[in-house]
Amino acid sequence: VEKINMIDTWLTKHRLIYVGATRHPFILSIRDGTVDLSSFKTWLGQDYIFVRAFVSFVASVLIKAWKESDDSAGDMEVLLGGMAALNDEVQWFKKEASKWGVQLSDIVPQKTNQEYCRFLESLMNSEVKYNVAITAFWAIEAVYQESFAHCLEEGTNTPLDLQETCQRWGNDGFGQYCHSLKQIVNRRLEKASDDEIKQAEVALLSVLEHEVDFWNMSCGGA
Ligand code: HMH
Repeated sequence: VEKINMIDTWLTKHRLIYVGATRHPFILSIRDGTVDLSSFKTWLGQDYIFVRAFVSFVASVLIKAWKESDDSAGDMEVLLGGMAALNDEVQWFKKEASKWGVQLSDIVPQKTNQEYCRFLESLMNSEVKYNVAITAFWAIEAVYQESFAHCLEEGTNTPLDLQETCQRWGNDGFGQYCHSLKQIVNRRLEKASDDEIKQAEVALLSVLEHEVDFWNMSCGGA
């Protein structure tokens, strides 16, 4: 297999599931203005819980980057920037929850959310390779970036009071950041063993499945 731009190779190969994660009915309902606000509030509360597990996961990816023997200073800067953005994100969730009357201290993680958090925890194991973990990290960020950017395109009916949410992940700066992560992954995978590449592909597919399940859960589906 040609190792140049593995991500685009995989996105072509797994296009249907990628589209399933980035063009989910929940996202399409935000985009066309028919979103059920109780679904949105469910998503908001559950995602706040997810983000706290996600911060821990990103910290573990940063540690893996630091332990790489070859030059990883640039990767670490991008990851640290991601952690700084997550700090803002946690504060934003608290503000947004109070705006919508969602009591964050009362939120109980749903089974789907717990499973996703457990998956992140499995990737935090020190036996999981940096190349595999950073691939999963890129995918997690990219799904939200693509999904919410889709709600901000011309001619969409995204409700005014949800536009700020969409901006959080759909803005150009976040797009740039996802692009930097993608370049890191592609560059790393060029030098990775076939076995690691296979594991990274499996991790990508797991992320996409968990993301679809997470949207389904928000709609009251599971
Ligand atoms: C479920 N996936 C989920 N929540 C998030 N906040 C992100 C990804 C971040 O990109």
